[in-house]
Amino acid sequence: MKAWNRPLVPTLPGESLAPCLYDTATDGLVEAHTGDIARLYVCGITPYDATHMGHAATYLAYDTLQRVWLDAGLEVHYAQNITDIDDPLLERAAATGVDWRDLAQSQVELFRGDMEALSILPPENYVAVTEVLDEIAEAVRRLLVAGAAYSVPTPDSSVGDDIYFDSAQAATLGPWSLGEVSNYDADTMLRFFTERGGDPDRAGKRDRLDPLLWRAAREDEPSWPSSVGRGRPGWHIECSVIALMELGTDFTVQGGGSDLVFPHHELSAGHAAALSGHPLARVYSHAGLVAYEGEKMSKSLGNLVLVSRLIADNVDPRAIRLAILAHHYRSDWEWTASVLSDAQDRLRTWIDGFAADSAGAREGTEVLSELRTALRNDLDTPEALSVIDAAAHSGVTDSELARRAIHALLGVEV
Ligand code: 5CA
Ligand code: ZN
Repeated sequence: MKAWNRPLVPTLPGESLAPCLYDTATDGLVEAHTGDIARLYVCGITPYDATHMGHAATYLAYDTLQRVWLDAGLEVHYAQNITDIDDPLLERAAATGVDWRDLAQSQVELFRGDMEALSILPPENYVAVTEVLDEIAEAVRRLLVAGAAYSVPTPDSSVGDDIYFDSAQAATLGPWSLGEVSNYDADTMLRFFTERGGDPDRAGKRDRLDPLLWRAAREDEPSWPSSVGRGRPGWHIECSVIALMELGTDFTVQGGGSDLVFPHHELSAGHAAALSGHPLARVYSHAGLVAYEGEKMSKSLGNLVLVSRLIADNVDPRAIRLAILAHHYRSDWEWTASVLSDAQDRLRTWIDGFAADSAGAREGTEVLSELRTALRNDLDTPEALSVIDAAAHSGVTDSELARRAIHALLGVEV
């Protein structure tokens, strides 16, 4: 699938290093570095109600990561999926009387425009699930052959069996067992599994937490012929297969919002380990959740602030970036009118502060070095913003370098 146009990222003088990033699996900071190529997978949208501020914040977190990698002289290989076939998309399409394909297509188009307006770096591989159905079915077949998957009869035997992942067997095949990524206890896993699309009470499963790999065709649901029967894929397997196809095993960072820690990233890692015998990723990284009016901003609650609405209201996309970057990517925070107006004030201050050189003020190279230090430390953008605030206040000897650094590392042209 076509992604969106790539923004210009200026190069900067001097040397920088790969960042340290918090890893959910080991509960600590690790250097996000795997040789000369940094390989990144970030879970993409389910295309409806795009692009809300929570989506924008998550994709901006991994945009910042890429800018830090590029500044460290690394090549970046980035892949992202589109969940263009899944229950919530089908439910929304049915509720609004729209064909699910039209809904997905129009929302992906909107998302592309929003990402481009926000100067977010595009993935090299932007892959919709419906583009890789054969590859996903083949992976499910391999899991069956390896003993890490099993059939569960459907109430209507004429449609064939559903196929589930056997987490306990998978743990004997690869470097993964349930809890490897999330470190959650059994009760927490069950709660999130139930809340986030799982079916703990489905009769015939070997374990309540075993997830669906392939759903046999039902009447009135889209389905495709495949090597494991007519049907459609479960959720987690799509990301395992797309990530392995595009990035290979043991890639540098698997990213997404913290609502994906369990079951999605846990079980994507489980599927991939059973398929390949290797860990899916080196670092499992999660962005905090953005709330609005007291609740997590989510499509199901409908408390959405849309990027496209703000842009239609003439809000400068640079201010939207600064509003998000004012929060550490791992913290949960709430979108309010003052978050945006503070960012608009900051943008004006920076535009004025870096309009010209100030003789005898701070060296531009010093400011760049402080900016790099802040971002290397688990992408500490609030600290990076205060470094630039102070420099805008004091003035810098080399305003061209300061503007270049802000453009390259924070994605804001002032
Ligand atoms: N298609 C799946 C991932 S495979 C999905 O979660 N889609 S989504 O459209 O619901 O979310 C897209 C991305 O935005 C995911 O990484 C998700 O974790 C993140 N996200 C969703 N809501 C929020 C929020 N309120 N704050 C921060 N990130 C969010
Ligand atoms: Zn995903």
